[in-house]
Amino acid sequence: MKNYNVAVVGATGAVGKTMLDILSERQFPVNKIYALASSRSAGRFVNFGGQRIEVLDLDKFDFSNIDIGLFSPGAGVSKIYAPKAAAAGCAVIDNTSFFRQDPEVPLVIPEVNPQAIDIYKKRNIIANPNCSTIQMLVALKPLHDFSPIKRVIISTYQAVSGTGIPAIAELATQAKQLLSDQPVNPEVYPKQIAFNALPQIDSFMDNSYTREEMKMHNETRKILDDTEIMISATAVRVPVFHGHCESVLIETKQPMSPDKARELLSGAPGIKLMDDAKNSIYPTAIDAEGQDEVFVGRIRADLSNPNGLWLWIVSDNLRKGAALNSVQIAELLVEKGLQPK
Ligand code: NAP
Ligand code: 12T
Repeated sequence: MKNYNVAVVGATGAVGKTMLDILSERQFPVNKIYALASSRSAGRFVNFGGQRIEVLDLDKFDFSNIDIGLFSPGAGVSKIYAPKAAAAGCAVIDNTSFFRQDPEVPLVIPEVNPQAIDIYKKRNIIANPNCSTIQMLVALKPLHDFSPIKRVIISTYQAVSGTGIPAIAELATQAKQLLSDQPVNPEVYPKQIAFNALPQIDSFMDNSYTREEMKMHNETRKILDDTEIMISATAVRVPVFHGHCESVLIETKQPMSPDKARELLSGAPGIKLMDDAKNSIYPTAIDAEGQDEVFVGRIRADLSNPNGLWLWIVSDNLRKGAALNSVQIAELLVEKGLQPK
């Protein structure tokens, strides 16, 4: 068995910690593991399968001995350090939005477009898609393969853990403050997040969509390799700690019955069907928390269009939406014959 030297960059963050957990849970063939973050956290310790790992300063780290780098230190940091690591011969799997639209960087969901990874050597960088896009496309791919999807309309209900550890703390603090009649002071989000719903994720662009909404649009087109697919999203932050939910309306080329969709999804890779509405069986964020699957329920015919179908798609945003997908990409590299140094 070949073993790899792996560096987790952003290892003290919500995504980085989950990457360390998943590498250990899935027994990824690790020779040496390195936990990297900013100079602020250097000298702290993080957990890797019960082992305490000292955090090292990214800025002082030499990647020449590293086989695989799992990056989630934010787009501005990946912009600078991912190309440096890649040039030192480290295969970089980057979780930030920075490289996702670069035509020389593959944007990969292993269940959806594993073949896209083959061009990664051009830059030695592979981009991990946005969390909301990943869970949606894992669920839509089996349907799209049966009858091409022409149009997608989405509303998301996204957990605060997508924004990182400070946002998880902000929701908990505000909830305590409000339940004890104290005033709240929003810092991470533009408005109060506890007991509220905010139709803004990331910043606004000139077309009045947010960057998160445009990521779903652009990344879907790149991953499905279909520049024509019509897609429009509203991304909403809700006071949930873990698990993104999505209400998704698709329009397929040929009509697809709810039963046909259920048949295509049951047993599809990475999917768990939870769809028995009469018995109140449908997925919620709490059902997905800590789980690896993308959960699908509420499948029903669109009453406004014979080619329309509604789905409710839920997944743990830190796992399949980020860390798990990245580790699965690393597993794909191993399958494709990546040689350790
Ligand atoms: P987080 O909990 O705030 O953690 C941020 C991590 O980045 C920490 O480990 C932090 O280290 C590190 N970091 C910040 N500045 C750094 C620097 N200059 N040099 C080295 N490390 C630095 O945030 P998170 O939720 O883990 O998310 C991190 C990033 O991952 C996001 O900005 C986003 O780009 C990406 N992300 C992607 C998805 C997705 O959709 N696939 C989902 C969530 C996040 P310190 O402890 O030293 O501050
Ligand atoms: N703003 O890497 O806040 O595209 O939930 C992921 C999650 C950006 C990204 C969030 C974000 C990304 C969030």
